[in-house]
Amino acid sequence: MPLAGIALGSNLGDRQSHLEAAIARLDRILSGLLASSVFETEPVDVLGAQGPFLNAAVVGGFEGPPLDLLATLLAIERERGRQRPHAGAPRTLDLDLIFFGAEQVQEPGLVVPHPRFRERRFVLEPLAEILPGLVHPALGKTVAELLRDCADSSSVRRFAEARA
Ligand code: PH2
Ligand code: MG
Ligand code: MG
Repeated sequence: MPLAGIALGSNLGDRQSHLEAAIARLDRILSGLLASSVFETEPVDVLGAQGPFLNAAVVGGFEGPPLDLLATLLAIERERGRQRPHAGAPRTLDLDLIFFGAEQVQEPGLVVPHPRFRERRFVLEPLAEILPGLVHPALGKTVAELLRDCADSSSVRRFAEARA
């Protein structure tokens, strides 16, 4: 069964509740779910002044096509009141599919592995906590190596420990 990696983010409303609810939902969809700690992070590449994000990452097995998983992620975002007034707006919950086994997907609504995750400390740091040895299917580098080489110096601090 392919291992799916998902990045979670929130900077609107009760950020921690949004992430916790999403992790509980994903635990029922993915097998053998591993969840990172929650990190508080500085906004990167957003429009205007925005509050800090909480970010986390989960990995788990998913049986089915990546577009089915994407549809479920978008449904969970909607359950948490996600609105999209414009690109880069503050959000209650953002669930991004970062990788899906070694698959490389180029569809209109989905590119996997996520094209910018190697540049984003707020994705790499949580992912490195749970799966440092995962090899990026296109770059041939592990998540730990991508984090070591990451030029993004934005702030990423542990906010809450991973739950058992
Ligand atoms: N998500 C973005 C853009 N910028 N910055 C942080 N710190 N965390 C995010 O989740 C994030 C971001 C686009 O989805
Ligand atoms: Mg995103
Ligand atoms: Mg998104």
